[in-house]
Amino acid sequence: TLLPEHAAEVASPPFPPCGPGPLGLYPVVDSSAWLATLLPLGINTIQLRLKDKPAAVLDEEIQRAVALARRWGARLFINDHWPLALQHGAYGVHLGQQDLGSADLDAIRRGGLRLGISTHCHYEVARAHYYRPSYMACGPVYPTDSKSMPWQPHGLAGLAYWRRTLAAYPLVAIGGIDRDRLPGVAATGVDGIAMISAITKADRPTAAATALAELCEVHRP
Ligand code: TZP
Ligand code: MG
Repeated sequence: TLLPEHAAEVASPPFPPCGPGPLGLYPVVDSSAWLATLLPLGINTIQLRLKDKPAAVLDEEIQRAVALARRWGARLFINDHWPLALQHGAYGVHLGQQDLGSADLDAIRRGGLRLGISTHCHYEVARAHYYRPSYMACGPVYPTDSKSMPWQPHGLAGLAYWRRTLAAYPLVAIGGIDRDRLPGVAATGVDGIAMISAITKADRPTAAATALAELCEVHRP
């Protein structure tokens, strides 16, 4: 097993589940304006990933995104900024491995927020498992230009391996996924398919997101 027997006794209580229905297409976006664009299309899971923004902008953006997600009944995960996610009542928080040591995970759990954790290798998966998150993200599946990372892409076989190994968790695939690669990714049985550039850098983002969300449904095993 991923967790030693003795560790199971001291592992965290679990975070809340992500609610009914698969996560599906999971756009990762860098402004609340994207929520105004994407949520009316029926996309119901989204991550706000704000990097290098002044405090006032962070507060305003997260507040606005939470309000939009509420209005559309969507699951909004806030990357990194868990105090603001708690304060404004987001659906969940998404944390990388670097954030796990400093974030107050008990406060996040007490607040009833879901927790997603990024993983890229066996060590990170084992560490994430200790915290019993609401889902795990697994990447990069393919090479990506959106984030520089030391890890080799998992490829579809690697992703399928993690899908089997982490059967107890909803798994979110991320990294270099586009329209052409989506069917293969969906066929592994992952719960969510996260994308940055295939949506935010598309010539026509709304048309792209609509088509990608539809493909996620069609290719779900
Ligand atoms: N974590 C693993 S890959 C990645 C992150 C944040 C970037 C994904 O972006 P894209 O443009 O969908 O490859
Ligand atoms: Mg982070």
